[in-house]
Amino acid sequence: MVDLAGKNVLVLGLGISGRSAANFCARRGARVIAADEREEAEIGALGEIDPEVSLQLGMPFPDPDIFDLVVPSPGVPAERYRDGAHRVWGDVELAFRHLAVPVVAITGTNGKSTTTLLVEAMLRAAGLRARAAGNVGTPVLDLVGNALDVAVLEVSSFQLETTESFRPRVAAVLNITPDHLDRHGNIEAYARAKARIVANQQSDDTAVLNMDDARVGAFASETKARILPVRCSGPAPGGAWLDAGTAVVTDATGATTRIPLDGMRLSGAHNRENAVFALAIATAAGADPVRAARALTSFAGLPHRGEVVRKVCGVTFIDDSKATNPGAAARAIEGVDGAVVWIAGGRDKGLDFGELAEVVNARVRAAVLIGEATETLAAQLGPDIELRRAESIEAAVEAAAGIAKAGDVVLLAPACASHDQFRDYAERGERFRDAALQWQPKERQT
Ligand code: UMA
Ligand code: ADP
Repeated sequence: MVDLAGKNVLVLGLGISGRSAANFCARRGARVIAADEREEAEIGALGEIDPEVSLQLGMPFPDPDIFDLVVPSPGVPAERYRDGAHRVWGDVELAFRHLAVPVVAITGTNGKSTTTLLVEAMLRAAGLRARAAGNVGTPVLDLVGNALDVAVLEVSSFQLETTESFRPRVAAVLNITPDHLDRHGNIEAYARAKARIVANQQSDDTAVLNMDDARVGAFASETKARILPVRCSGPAPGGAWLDAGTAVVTDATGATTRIPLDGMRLSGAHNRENAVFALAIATAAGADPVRAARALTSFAGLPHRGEVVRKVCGVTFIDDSKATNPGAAARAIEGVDGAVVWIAGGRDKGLDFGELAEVVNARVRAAVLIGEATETLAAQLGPDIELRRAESIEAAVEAAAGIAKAGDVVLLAPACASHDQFRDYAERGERFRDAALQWQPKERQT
């Protein structure tokens, strides 16, 4: 707990995180200035902000050096406040200092939201009062004061950058592949931000690490925590692993439990990995693995993550708008049955699409490219793949559906951010869904 009364606090950004941080600090007696560089008319939900908070909108951020505490939103890069700020805590750090319950924290490049919500469902199935928050979309500060046994936090590299004492009882790192390099500069800096999740852990904490991923495995030497290894390519003695479609999980006493995954609702190899992780995390957080596993048969996943929108004339339309980097798009393509007509593109985050070429050549019948990354993608995917270009997501659906044959999948898995043409990945997914639902096979058109 920290005494905010009378402190001068600067909140940077008035999105989901900034609004909750401004209100949280003001209601604890701080003098809060909340700044956002967008004009008032462009910022939503300002009415939610406590009247005690002073707003500074549509102008450059104030100098941070006159404030006791700066609370940056995850989307505000460090160079905007680092020089001059006395103390910087993001909302995750602020919440951690006020939460009275054990924290389970999950990071990684891909699979964070799915795994976080699956862990929440598993802990509840095992009888614990658990609530998920963080990058998944609910501000972490919303959990402070809740009657809970455990808080389950999805934390991004942006949020980890602004932690100081953050020390989860159980921390999990799912994978690290290139993403957000426009912000972090290079993969090493991105991995360093992620490593903060285990940095403050002590010997009675647990770090659940993907030992199939060398960048994640290297975190084992950066923490004092007990390491719980996870592998899906072979056994991980003392940890959790996948053995021919069955998850094997080791609990704190060293006993192993086998959990068949054939009844789970999520599909694709990447979701089996997420399930193994979720079982390992829930067990490390104190759940009985057999009770926790009951959530696998009810958890249906999240919108825009491999969501089947429609099946018509033998063609399946799948929305994986949240596949916003090459690694996720590769797993999304691998995760569906049938040849893929792939809709990709959007805002380029400085990532290398070349690594997609192999899976694309093996599984993709044709690619329909949209948005700013079109020419970069076209150049990096190589000459062997049939390419089309489309001006809008609606035109892309039309073109893709025209190419698809019975048994094919029209898959939106863009490998790019959405912000060139859409508000966010959710809007991109909704527009894909609407276009897919409206598409009419040629023979039925009049
Ligand atoms: N702003 C400025 N100046 C800047 C940057 C931003 O004024 O230089 C202002 C914008 O005008 C805007 C506000 O800051 O009004 C937006 O702040 P934000 O981008 O941090 O957005 P929030 O709404 O607070 O959402 C954040 C996370 N956003 C980002 O990390 C970019 C959300 O993750 C998260 O769900 C939410 O907090 C709650 O924790 C989104 C995301 O894209 C979904 N995350 C990345 C990902 O998943 O890959 C990491
Ligand atoms: P995040 O919150 O990290 O973005 P999500 O659970 O929202 O992760 O999944 C986003 C997309 O990433 C999915 O739709 C899928 O395409 C891909 N994905 C999910 N899990 C994994 C994984 N374990 N490894 C690689 N890609 C994954």
